[in-house]
Amino acid sequence: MLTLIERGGEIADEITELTHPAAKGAHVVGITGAPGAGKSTLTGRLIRHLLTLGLRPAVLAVDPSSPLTGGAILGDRVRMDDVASDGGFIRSVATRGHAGGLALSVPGSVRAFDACGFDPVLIETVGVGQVEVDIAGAADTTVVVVNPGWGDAVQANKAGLLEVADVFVINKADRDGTNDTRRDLELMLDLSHVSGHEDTSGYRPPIILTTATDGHGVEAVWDAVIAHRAHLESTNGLERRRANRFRHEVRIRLGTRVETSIAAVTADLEPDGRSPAAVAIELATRLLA
Ligand SMILES: Nc1nc2c(ncn2[C@@H]2O[C@H](COP(=O)(O)OP(=O)(O)OP(=O)(O)O)[C@@H](O)[C@H]2O)c(=O)[nH]1
Ligand SMILES: [Mg+2]
Repeated sequence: MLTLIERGGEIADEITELTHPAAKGAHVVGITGAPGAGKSTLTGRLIRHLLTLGLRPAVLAVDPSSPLTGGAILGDRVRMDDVASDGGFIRSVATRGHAGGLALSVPGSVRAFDACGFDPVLIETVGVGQVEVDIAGAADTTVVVVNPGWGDAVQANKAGLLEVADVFVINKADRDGTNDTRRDLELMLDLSHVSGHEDTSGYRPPIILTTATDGHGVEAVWDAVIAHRAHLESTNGLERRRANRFRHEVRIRLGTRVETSIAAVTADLEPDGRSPAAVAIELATRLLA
């Protein structure tokens, strides 16, 4: 099912029409951050924690740098087979070649996971491009992973990650500079509060320290995700986010269709003495009719 959804087209659309009677809207958690921040290691730890809680987690790893190799994903820390035998599921999607299609295949895949009874759904993306930040930021809860060291928080801010963060994780807390990074983040959160960027309902993203390699702090990350979820539920935030997500996806689908129509009506266009603006207005009128 996931393969067909990733391929796109009509079949993908039909598949994502599927819903399961038991589907109740899985909690979607985006995990994003700079390349090498430890997202996959953290995700692997989270899956194990979720499995011990008796949940059925699914992971969609939008992973340009470390695609599926020999049945092992997330380094060799988490083997697909182990996770599957415990009721979880991991899917790796390469971004190469179809970065644009991701904007549609990711929500489609989330619906498929939901229909199959997985909850929560974790989405790992590298927070570098706008598409990737959009994908992670469209989750119910977005976890932004940064590392200790001078300027890492500032870089995350520049990449647009601060705005989408519901939970901050400073991973590699075994290294020097953890407190500097924490201070930088607190400062930026204070400033965003001053400039009115902060969530109007008074939520302030917590900052969790982790060492993903040995699992330290991982439970606290999940607790923070749950706390954020509870906040959303008490403020209608969940409906708001899902409505935004719905509008965003409709917009992208509409855009794709309009682009196809534009390509069709302009394919054989020849100059006829009128200005490009005049021709565009005429075609727009015809397209929208
Ligand atoms: N010292 C230390 N190293 C870590 C920690 N977490 C992850 N690493 C190491 O950092 C490297 C990158 O980890 P990944 O989990 O692959 O990072 P990622 O963010 O998924 O990387 P990309 O998907 O390539 O962007 C690996 O060598 C990890 O072993 C940590 O808490 N402490
Ligand atoms: Mg990774």
